[in-house]
Amino acid sequence: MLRLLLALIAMLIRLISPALILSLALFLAACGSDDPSAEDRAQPTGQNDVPTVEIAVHNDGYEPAHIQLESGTTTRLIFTRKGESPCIEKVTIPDLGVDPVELPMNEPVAIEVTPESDGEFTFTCGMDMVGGTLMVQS
Ligand SMILES: [Cu+2]
Repeated sequence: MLRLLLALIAMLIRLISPALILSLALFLAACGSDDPSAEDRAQPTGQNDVPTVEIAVHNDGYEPAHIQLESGTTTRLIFTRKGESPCIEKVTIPDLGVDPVELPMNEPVAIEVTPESDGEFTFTCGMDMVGGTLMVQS
């Protein structure tokens, strides 16, 4: 009787463990969002004109928050404020020398940047509470 029970438990564990491992892996992958994989990074569009990235500014952050840029290339970042929170009424890119810029509600505001070197540059709200990353590669 005990052997039967043990065999049953062993079978159950064998059935459950692949699902358990899979969900654990998915959970860990979701937690690693501080280092966004290539698919999570937005890239500029617009071949003939200036490369452009549109960024929606929500109360809790920027969308997209991770943008991949090419060094030495001028890119137009268009910020459109969608949230009422005063926290997000300005945006600044201190690493690239961009002083705080006012963002009126629902009005696209273009900021052009030309990062000269590779690296990660942050853009934030005026109070440095919400932010995103420009990942610059050559
Ligand atoms: Cu803020």
